[in-house]
Amino acid sequence: GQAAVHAAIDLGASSGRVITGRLVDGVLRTEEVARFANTPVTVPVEGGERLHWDVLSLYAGARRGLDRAARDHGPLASAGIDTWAVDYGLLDAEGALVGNPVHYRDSRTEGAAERVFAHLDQAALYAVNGLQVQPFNTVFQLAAAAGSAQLAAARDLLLIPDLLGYWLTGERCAELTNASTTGLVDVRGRRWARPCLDLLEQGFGVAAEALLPDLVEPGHTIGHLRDTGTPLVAVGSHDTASAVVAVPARTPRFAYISSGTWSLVGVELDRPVLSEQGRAANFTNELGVDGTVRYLRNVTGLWLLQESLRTWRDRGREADLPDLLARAARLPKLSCVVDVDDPRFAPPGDMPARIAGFAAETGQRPPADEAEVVRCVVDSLALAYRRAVRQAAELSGQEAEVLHVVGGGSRNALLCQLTADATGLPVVAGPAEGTAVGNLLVQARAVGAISGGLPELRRVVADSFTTLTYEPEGERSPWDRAQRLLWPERNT
Ligand code: LFR
Repeated sequence: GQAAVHAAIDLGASSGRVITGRLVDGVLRTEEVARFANTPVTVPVEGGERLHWDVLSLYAGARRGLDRAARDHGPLASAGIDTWAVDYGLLDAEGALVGNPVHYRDSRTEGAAERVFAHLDQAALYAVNGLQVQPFNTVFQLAAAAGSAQLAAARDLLLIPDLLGYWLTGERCAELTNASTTGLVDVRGRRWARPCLDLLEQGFGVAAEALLPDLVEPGHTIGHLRDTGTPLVAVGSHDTASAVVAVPARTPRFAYISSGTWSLVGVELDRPVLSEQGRAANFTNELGVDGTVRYLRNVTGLWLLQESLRTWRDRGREADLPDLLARAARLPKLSCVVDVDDPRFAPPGDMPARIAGFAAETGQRPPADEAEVVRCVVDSLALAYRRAVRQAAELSGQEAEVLHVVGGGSRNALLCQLTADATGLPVVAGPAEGTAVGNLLVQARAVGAISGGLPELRRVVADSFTTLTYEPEGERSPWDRAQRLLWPERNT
């Protein structure tokens, strides 16, 4: 008979897509049925401006994609949603959206982390939530929003995938993998963390406990789509959680890079590592599917290229990424490197100018044209990956023998080769649609179309998608030198 059809709604920082999947003889066949832009919008507010997600257009795009999937393939056996983390929508007493969700790159969180640490010491917070400090963690966003009229009107807080799920089914919940990025989850107990809720209530007057819905683990059925009755399954609704499910590893000794707007670099563990060294290196313990922990570092990823391209195009210059990468590949390696995690690169804006500024401050010749900027970015990313992969092994005690790259960045051959060269590890690239694949497999398992744990799901990925392997080439010493230039005090 016909294999059941599952639909993944997968929203990234620059686009959303709906991808269907069918399991046929242990092979997952996927098809992209819809793709739509995700274009953040800046609007004025009192005393400044605010960067928002256009969440209604994302919902509309997802809806259209589901309709399209059902028209093309007949009734869907299940659906699941994953998106970026940390951001949320607020609902009022009638269940109506209060204001438009704020983008994590908005500047309202400036200084918020410091205000939170004045109430609960940074190390004490890490001991509970195991989370890296990023200015945009939900706990800091809520501290920044404290006292606002919108927060006062709010009765529920839903993370973006849970918000879309509510609109599709009428049911409210908080999926755990994504909830773990809020800073409000007890990383060992996998439940909302009392000290963090108290911190928001007592320090900032934010009624966090009343706002947060019940937690559910991936695999839970959230509800049924209002029109068709299709079950909506909680997947790893944090895109990175879904991406790591789709790592086609054949050995437990692997490291990964989930490579998109961000590059999430780390290892998978069965329990958190809450060491002081890990905290100091800003390593995070995010909760994964099947009780796992993603021990990783956020490295600023293809964002640098995306924003550079946007800058050039806004100025009317032609900027074709494949062409620029081909030119960059012919340039000498490591002639200019930047610390991609420098905070100056986080907000939207003129990346080539910021890169030039960083180069000048560190006594390097700034890139002279577009191809040189692209070369600088890919070299710098590979260098940051090298450092993060080594730190992950050192801090977790789990050495990797292979580095898997999943996500859109796995298509960037120059970056993959440089990553192999820099890390000294073979890089296995693919699948590029890792987040959607992980999303689909967790749904399929929840509705009984497949069984097994993560090794079995990963076997399906390995059997379903071709990957490319890049072997390390060249000397390691230029990478050592570049690393010492950027991070002289720390030599891992
Ligand atoms: C990747 C990601 C990262 C998270 C960042 C912000 O898309 O989800 O894991 O740190 O976006 O939410």
